[in-house]
Amino acid sequence: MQNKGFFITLEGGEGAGKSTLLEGLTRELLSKGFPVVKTREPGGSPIAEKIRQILLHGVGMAPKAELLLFLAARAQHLQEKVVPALEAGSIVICDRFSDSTIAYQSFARGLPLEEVETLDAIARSHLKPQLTLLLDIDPEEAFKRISSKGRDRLEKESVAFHKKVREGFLFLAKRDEERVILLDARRPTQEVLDKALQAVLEVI
Ligand code: Z5A
Repeated sequence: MQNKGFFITLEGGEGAGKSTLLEGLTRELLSKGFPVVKTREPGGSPIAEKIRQILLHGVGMAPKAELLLFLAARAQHLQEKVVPALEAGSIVICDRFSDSTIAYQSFARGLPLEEVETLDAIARSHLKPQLTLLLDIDPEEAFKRISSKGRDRLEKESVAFHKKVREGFLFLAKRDEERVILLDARRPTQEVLDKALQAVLEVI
C-alpha cells in the first residue's frame, strides 16, 4: 500500500513510557510544522474503543478470541483513522501495533507465531509501519512506575508473562532491525525523547 504520509509505531511493555513519548514526539513534530495524527491500539476510533473495553475488562476470554478482537479493532482503526490520515499526508504515530500482537498473543499467550502473523497481515491489509520505536525495560522495573490500582486484565498477568512479552519484542527488534529502533527506556524522559526525535527526523 502506497501512502503520502509516514507511519510510526511505539512499542514496549507496560509502563515503558509509550504514552509519555507519544505526547513528547507529537508536540515536537507539530512545533516543527509537521502534520501529526496521534493514536493508539487497541482503540483509536469509536468502534475500536468499544472493542478495547471488552479486551481490557472482559472475563474468561479465550486466547483466540482475544487475538481476533485485537485484530478486529486494528482493521477498524486502520480503515477509519490511520489510512485516511496517511493518504492525507500526515505522520501517524500509533501507541502499540502489530508487534504488540506478536509479543503478547504469540510469545506470552503461546499462540503459534505463524498463525498470528498471517491473521495480523490480513487485519492490517499488509500495511506496515515505516519506523518502530521500541522502549525496552525490564518489566519489574517498569511496574514500579505505575500504580497497582486499577490494573486491567493484561496488566494483571504474572511477571513471567511480561518477561515473555519483552522477549517477543527483542526478537522482533533483531529480526527487523531496519524498521525497529531499540531505545533504553530506563533513561530519563527527555533523553528518550531526544533519541526518538533524532531517529524520526532521520527518516521522515
Ligand atoms: N495488547 C495486546 O495484548 N495485543 C495487541 O495487539 C495490542 C495491545 C495492540 C493495552 O494497554 C494492553 O493491550 C496492553 C497490551 C495489550 N496490556 N498490557 N500490559 P495500554 O496500551 O492502554 O497500556 P500500556 O501499554 O500497558 O500503557 P501504560 O501502562 O500506560 O504504559 P506506557 O504508556 O508505556 O507508559 P507511560 O504512561 O508513558 O508511563 C508510565 C509512568 O512512567 C508514568 O508515570 C510516566 O510519567 C513514567 N515514565 C515515563 N517515561 C519515563 C522515564 N523515561 N523514566 C521514568 N519514568 C518514566
